[in-house]
Amino acid sequence: MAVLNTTAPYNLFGLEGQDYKTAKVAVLPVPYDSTSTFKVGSREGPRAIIDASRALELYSEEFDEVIADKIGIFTLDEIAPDYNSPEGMVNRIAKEVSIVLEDGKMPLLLGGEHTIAVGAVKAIAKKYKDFSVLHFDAHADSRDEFMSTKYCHACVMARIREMCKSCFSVGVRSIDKDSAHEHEKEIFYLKDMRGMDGKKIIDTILKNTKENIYITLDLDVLDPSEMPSTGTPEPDGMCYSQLKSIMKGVLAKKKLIGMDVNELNPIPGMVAPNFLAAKLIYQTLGYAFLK
Ligand SMILES: [Mn+2]
Repeated sequence: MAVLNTTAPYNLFGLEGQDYKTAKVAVLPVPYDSTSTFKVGSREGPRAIIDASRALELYSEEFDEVIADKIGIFTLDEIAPDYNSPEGMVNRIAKEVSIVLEDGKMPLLLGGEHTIAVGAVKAIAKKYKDFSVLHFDAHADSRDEFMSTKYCHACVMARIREMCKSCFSVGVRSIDKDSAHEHEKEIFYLKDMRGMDGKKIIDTILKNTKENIYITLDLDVLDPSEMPSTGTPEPDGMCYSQLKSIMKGVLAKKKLIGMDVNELNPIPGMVAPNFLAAKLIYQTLGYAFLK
């Protein structure tokens, strides 16, 4: 009889017998939150996601499969924070992600603050000539500089656009005026999504992205009622089931070449958001690899 095992090994989804050689996905936990401006704590995010993931049921009734068994997922050691400079941290992440890519694995980063995505895309841009960055976020993160650094959670998309010409931000409901005017065509506001059915939303994303996509997912794209555990929560967000449907629709047509899930800032005693993050990652991997 299958027993839910809460003393599972300490890795993403608590998998027995992880094997790096055969794994398609390499997990990189990045406990980094040095440039967070409102509330620090997302350094605890990777561990909270891993803890919750070890108690998840790995059988998926949707696929009638144990998703993890079909993919091979290997959790690497945490990437230690560089406390000297945010740019140094970005470069450190890029180096680790490059190794994973050279080994033919899809990198999956667990944040940590959103800045980690800049390091990941830096490595992706070296390997892939043609790709899009699909960005889920309540915030546009498009300021050129913030708090005296260009490598900050508020500047993530400004840095990423320097490396990738095809970026599309989904679920945005907080943006500065200059960015709103400058990046009008690359922003899919939540207010505009509200009046559309699911198919129209997915078609819009498909139309604005290339075959290869890197997903950077700031969990604050979700409504704070379901996802209160973020550094800068923004009301009136997307719900879990909508985000899941979008992932399913988009990944049915596109190739996922890398992903980060960032900004989980766990609230002590409140575990539901951590489980949400773990389950969302698991289901997204299913949509990407079991089609
Ligand atoms: Mn955000």
